[in-house]
This record gives sequence, structure tokens and C-alpha cells, in this order.
Amino acid sequence: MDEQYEFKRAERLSTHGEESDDGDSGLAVANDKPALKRPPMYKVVLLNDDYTPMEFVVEVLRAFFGMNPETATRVMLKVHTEGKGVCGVYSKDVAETKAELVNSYSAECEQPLLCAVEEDEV
Ligand code: TYC
Repeated sequence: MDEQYEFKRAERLSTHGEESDDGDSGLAVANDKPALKRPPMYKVVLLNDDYTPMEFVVEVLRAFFGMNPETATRVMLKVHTEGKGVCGVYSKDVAETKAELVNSYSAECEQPLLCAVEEDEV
């Protein structure tokens, strides 16, 4: 590699605190941890409405989110009384797919039940 280029690279990297010059060879070496962040996670949130039967909501929570009857009933009642509730937290793709599957299943069954996706706080 061209010497002038290598010097500029070492200078640029050390300015950003990612790597520094190793002192004698002129090569840039890693010293800090790389600035990696976990990808954000997303909540699938179930919304209340005045029309969808409670039993239908419980069925959906069991079928699409693997909840047992007790958990599904508890989540359904939370949504019914508080307006919304979390069905699960997933990667972006999975959360969007689950919400879409629930919404299209509900529409197919002529129910207004809706899920939305919200970024989870870190
Ligand atoms: N509020 C509905 C009713 O009284 C029940 C319901 C619960 C609907 C949760 C949607 O996400 C929901 N039949």
C-alpha cells in the first residue's frame, strides 16, 4: 500500500478512536471495541375495539402468538380495559409479518381487530 495513503488512514482512524498507530510499523491497529449496536426490537401491539368478540381475540392470541388460554385471556382483558397491549417483541421482519397476518386474518373473518407495530424502547 502507498505510504502516504497509509499515514492518512492511521490518522483518520485514530481521530475517530477506533484504531491507533502501533508506534513503529506505521500500521493502524484496532484497540477499542468496534461501535456495534444491537438492531432495535419491535412490539406487536393489539388494539381494542368495541365489536370483536372476546373469544375471537383469545383464539388469535393463542394461534398467532403461541399463548396458553390463561395468558391469552389476561392479555385480551388488558387490551379490553386499557385500550392496547403487547402480544410479543420480535425483530422488525417478524413483528411486521405477525401484525400483517393477524390483520388479514381478522379482515377475512370480518372482524375489526387490529395489531400495530411499535419500536421497543432499548
Ligand atoms: N372490547 C371487545 C369487546 O368488548 C373485546 C376486545 C378485546 C376487542 C381486545 C379487541 O384487542 C381486543 N367485545
